[in-house]
Amino acid sequence: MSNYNYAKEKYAKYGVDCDKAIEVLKNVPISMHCWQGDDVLGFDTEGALTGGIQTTGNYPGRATTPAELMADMDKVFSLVPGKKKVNLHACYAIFEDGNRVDRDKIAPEHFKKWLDFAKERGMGIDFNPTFFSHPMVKDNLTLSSPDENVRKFWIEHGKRCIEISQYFAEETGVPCVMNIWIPDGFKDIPADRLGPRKRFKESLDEILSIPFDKSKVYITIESKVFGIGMESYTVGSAEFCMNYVNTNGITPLMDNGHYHPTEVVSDKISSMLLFNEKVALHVTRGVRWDSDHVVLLDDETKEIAKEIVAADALDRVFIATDYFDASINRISAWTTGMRSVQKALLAALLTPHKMMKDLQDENNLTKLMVMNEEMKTMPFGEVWEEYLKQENVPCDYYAEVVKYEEEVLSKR
Ligand code: RNT
Ligand code: ZN
Repeated sequence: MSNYNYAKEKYAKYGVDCDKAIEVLKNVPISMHCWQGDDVLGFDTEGALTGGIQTTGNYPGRATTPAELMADMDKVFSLVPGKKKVNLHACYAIFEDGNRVDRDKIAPEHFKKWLDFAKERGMGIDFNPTFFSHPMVKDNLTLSSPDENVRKFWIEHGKRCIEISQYFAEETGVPCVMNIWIPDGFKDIPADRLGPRKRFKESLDEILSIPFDKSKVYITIESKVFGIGMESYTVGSAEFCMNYVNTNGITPLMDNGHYHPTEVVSDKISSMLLFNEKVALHVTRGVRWDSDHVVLLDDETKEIAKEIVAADALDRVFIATDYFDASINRISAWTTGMRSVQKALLAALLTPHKMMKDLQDENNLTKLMVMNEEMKTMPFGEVWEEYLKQENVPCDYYAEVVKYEEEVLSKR
């Protein structure tokens, strides 16, 4: 008997259909963040990464041009099974000679190459306005700045990004998730907490006042508890964002690095699903803080996947990755994180949720604990390998990474 058939039999005992789990997983899109490849630097400015987020390390081989970044993403795509989307930031605009513009003037033409890249690979695109790493970020503030010129610049940027998002959606035929995250905040105790939030609210209202097709562009806002240098106060707090999305018919985005370390996004998903048509996620791994380490197959990643699958909400949750490690091979970092998300989803799809829920409702919590432990030693790896085989993706991607490093990255 093949290993896979052995695994199938074991799972069948609990009423789990492995073939079906694989088929479902093949069609769950994971939006891959482009910014792991170049340490979140982008192509539109020369300066360093700002906004209270940080990459550490200087492993050689960082992508420095659009062609390099696209080649690296292609390598990762070849090592990651399943359906992918390309997740871009506005700072990845590609300017040809003479058409360079500032962020308040970017247009679809500056993203034509990305569109072609995604289309050729049969992928949709998600998009993010870039409210950081730019001279118009004044005193760590953008859409909430007391300076009207600063706010206006970033409002225009937001509007341009909606237009670009709609262009991506129309051209690819796949809806585009456009995520708004602003770094705005204060290092120390603010005198006025209300004012910046009021200005952020008004700026968002203005951005969202331009006409766009809500069936094609899903606007999300991402909350955050603190940033580096913005430890005492962030304008886009959880309460601000949750209330704003609910009163304006847009979508919440939860990044699991953006909460107090004892809070878990896995516990938040069900509540958000009850009150929102769609929910968006940034899957990351915070180590003691919002450190954006590479996602691993750890307990919380598995629990997040379990919550989505058990709620039968795979078609209501936009899953995107968001981490950046510059201390190891970036192709490997990207691949490990993307595969970890997929592994977590597969583990969730191989769990007999109905049986487990019944045990809870019958108050048979003893058996529930036993079953939960039982699931941990099921032959999950055999099903994962079968999935990779069907998707034509190597099991041992490390060898591929080493080869790519020797042939491509080391020559940069
Ligand atoms: C920052 C947010 C945000 C960024 C990206 C680059 O804390 O997580 O999503 O990581 O937009
Ligand atoms: Zn994020």
